[in-house]
Amino acid sequence: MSRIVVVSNRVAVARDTGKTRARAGGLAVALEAALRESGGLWFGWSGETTQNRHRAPKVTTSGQVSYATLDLTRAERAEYYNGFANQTLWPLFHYRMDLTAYERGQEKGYIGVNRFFARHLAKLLRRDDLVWVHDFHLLPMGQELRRLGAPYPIGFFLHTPFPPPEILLTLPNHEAIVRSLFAYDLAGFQTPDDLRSFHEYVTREVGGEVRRNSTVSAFGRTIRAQAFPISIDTGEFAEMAESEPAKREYERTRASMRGHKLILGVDRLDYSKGLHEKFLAFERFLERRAESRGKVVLMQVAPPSRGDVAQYREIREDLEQLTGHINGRFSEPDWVPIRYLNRSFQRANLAGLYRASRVALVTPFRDGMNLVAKEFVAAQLPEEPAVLVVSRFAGAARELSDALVVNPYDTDGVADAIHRALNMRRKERIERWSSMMSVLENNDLTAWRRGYVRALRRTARTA
Ligand code: ADQ
Repeated sequence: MSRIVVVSNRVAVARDTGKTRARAGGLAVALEAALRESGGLWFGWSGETTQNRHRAPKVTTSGQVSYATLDLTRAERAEYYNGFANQTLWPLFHYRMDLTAYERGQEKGYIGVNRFFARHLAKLLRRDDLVWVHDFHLLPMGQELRRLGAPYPIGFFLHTPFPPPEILLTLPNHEAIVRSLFAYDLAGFQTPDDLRSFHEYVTREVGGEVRRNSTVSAFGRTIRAQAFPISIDTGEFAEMAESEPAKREYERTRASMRGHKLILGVDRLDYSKGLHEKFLAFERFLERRAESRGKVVLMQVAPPSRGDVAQYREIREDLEQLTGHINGRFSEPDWVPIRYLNRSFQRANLAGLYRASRVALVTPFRDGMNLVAKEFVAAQLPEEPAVLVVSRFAGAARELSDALVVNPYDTDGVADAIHRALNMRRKERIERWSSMMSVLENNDLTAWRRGYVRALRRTARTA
């Protein structure tokens, strides 16, 4: 059976422990479990910078999995990571044209880093490997590998949304971005909506053709394109909620609440997550439901990310101010409405927090999937589950349609949903939770990975 080679911007190397692991984002968490099961190679950026322009990958091995990482120069990090990936593609793919900056030089740097990675990766590949490239940092990777003569099946999975053509067209090099997807054998998206946006671009903008058997033709190539909604290790997460660290976190949090109901938010500090508007909705709820004052607490866990990018520093300041404003306005000597934590947690502790809450507020403006929503459901106590309030613009809302699905732009609507969630009877909570849980049991991380890899292998056979 062929080896799987995962290529992603960051590599969560097995020897990482403690804080490094706790900080791992959704992508790392998902891939780590996938590779542990099948064995293979994980290749990407080390996260480090160096002055040395002559670099070779650092390779470590743990069990059946090897990890190969490369350092970047400061200029490469600035252009590729902080530049084109995080200031152009990330905001654009999250429908934020207002925040999208485009610099031709950064785009060149982005392609240069992809080329540099491809050159080193190609030397580590074996003939029967299956290569699986992840996310918006590495869109041109397939093309670069092909240029070096790569014969293997290469798949790509996009963890973010794929925007509709009207938005993508604002990018000067939009065609090059879409063309780069055609170097792969399989292009995977999070949801059918993202896939539809891709189809629309291909048919409307470049005269391509979409067929019923999931293939798409354009630029003289035919590839498969499908939606593969990413998931979590549902069983493992449910077990983790029963672990000792989870129980301790649960007890500590419950004791600190002194009978108040906990509304929980857990999001990377990112403008796509709609945090400012979430806080405004909570403020509106407190304004309109005076009887709830002194009885509920919003705990928002928001570890900072991408601190080198100005917009991320601004959102941090903005939220600190807004928290101060709301707390200043409503606090009593014995009650503070918002607890705002700029830190990350170990996953088991997070599971304890999920279980200690009565409501989760997951209200991004756009999110490829949102694994927090899924983890929250998986961590619940079956006989006393909490209520998930989720934005209709998170990919997860499609599968978790038994949550209270809200429009994050509608402050009053979210405030109403908070009220409804806090007052929902146990019977309804259990019904909604059971149906969401069975969705997550059917489509867990293993099902996602197998579905993707099976589709990629199939392209190898039909090529
Ligand atoms: P993210 O934008 O990082 O992921 P998300 O899917 O919610 O968003 O994943 C976050 C992960 O980080 C979760 O597993 C969560 O447990 C963890 N996490 C969050 N806060 C934490 C904290 N304080 N401490 C420790 N861990 C924390 C991107 C896309 C998403 C997509 C995923 C996977 O933006 O849309 O769902 O990749 O494809």
